[in-house]
Amino acid sequence: MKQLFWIVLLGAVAVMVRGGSDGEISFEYHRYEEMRKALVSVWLQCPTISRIYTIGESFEGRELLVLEMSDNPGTHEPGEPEFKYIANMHGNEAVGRELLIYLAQYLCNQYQQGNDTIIDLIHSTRIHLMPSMNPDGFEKAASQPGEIKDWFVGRSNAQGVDLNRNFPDLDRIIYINEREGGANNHLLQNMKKAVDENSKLAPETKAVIHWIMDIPFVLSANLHGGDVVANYPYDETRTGSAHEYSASPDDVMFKSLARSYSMFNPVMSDPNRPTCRKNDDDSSFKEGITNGGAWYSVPGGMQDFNYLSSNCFEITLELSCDKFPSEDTLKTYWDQNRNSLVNYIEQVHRGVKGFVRDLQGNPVSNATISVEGINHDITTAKDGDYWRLLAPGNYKVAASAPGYLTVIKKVAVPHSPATRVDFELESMMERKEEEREELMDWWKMMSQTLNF
Ligand code: GEM
Ligand code: ZN
Repeated sequence: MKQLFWIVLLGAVAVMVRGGSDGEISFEYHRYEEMRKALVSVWLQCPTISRIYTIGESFEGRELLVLEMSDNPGTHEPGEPEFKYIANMHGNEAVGRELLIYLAQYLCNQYQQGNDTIIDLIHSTRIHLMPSMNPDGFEKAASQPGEIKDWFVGRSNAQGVDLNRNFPDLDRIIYINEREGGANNHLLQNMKKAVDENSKLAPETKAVIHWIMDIPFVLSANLHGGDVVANYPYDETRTGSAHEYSASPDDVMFKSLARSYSMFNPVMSDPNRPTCRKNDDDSSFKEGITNGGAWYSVPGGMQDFNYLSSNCFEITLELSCDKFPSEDTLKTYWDQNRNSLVNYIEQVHRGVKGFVRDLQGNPVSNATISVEGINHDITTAKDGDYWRLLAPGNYKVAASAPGYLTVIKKVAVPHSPATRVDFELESMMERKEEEREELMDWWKMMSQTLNF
């Protein structure tokens, strides 16, 4: 942690020497040092609504930096949903990395300029931006001479690992559980130790797994390049075939989430957009979205891992036909994606949210929130807070926890904002005590009546 302190401090000094930040977005590629300074510059300009932290290091020792933006940086506020954008897990897919650096600057500028939409978003959401999950791969890709970059150089991490194939393959487990019974969520429960001891996992993968487990993320997007589409779970096909629509239990909501991005991107949503490359098969793309399995099967990806190991719904965004386009196109990509990036964050305020407490008002953490007709449960966080993304409709929502009586409530869910539903759970011990007391009262009443 000390090292990060010096990194941030030196960056801050460098920015101050340069005359501080005027909040201008420089639409150019940022190598590792420049990325760090750009994030420090945002933090210096907006210190009350931003914070820089690291979730670990890449194989070659570069920090996996995150810029957090919220009105209470560094703290999970009970009831406030957590959101993340993560980019550049394939180091040669560079547009998403740059968009997150520009987004950080944009949110800071707009907040200071009194943009109510952005102010409300930052006051109601804890936003985490990780511009690069694979900084080593990016340096390798960016170091290539000339503008035309190789399709694969820098894709993997420094060990040659494709990080989007490196996550534990929880899809295979869920497909077995669907058939034979078993958990429908949090499939990595209590296996954090196994993660650290798993030599197959790259350091970047381990760091992200811990990040996902430690913060109660609700919604996320994973930014890639090489095509233009908003891709949603499942990524791995149910039967193992190369192409097969593989719906998750939340297929309706995931399509809505993917459209909430594509519909604001004029290229992604253009029905007449030609394929990126002559022989590409984008037959599964409709309205700028696609189911991952229908496009092609991806085992061990980060997207499905979020959904099956935590409460987080993640989609994958393909932002550009050219993985590493020329610098003079970056402003255009920003203009194409700015509104989508903001609109997608706002989706975190949908569905049902609230607290689960016991009758004494104490939070019940790790309680299960189930929705009738959707075979995917989510759980309450440390303060008993929960967020269940749902498309508009009428639902029966249940809160349950070991040792407590289950409570079911009917909920009408609009498109947004999220409907607030709190649950008070009675412990079975209390119920037993009540029943014992009722029985004793009955017994006393009977004995008096019959003069026992
Ligand atoms: C993809 S990203 C994942 C897209 N999902 C599916 N099911 N096709 C990959 O990882 O291969 C493409 C990319 O690298 O951007
Ligand atoms: Zn990719």
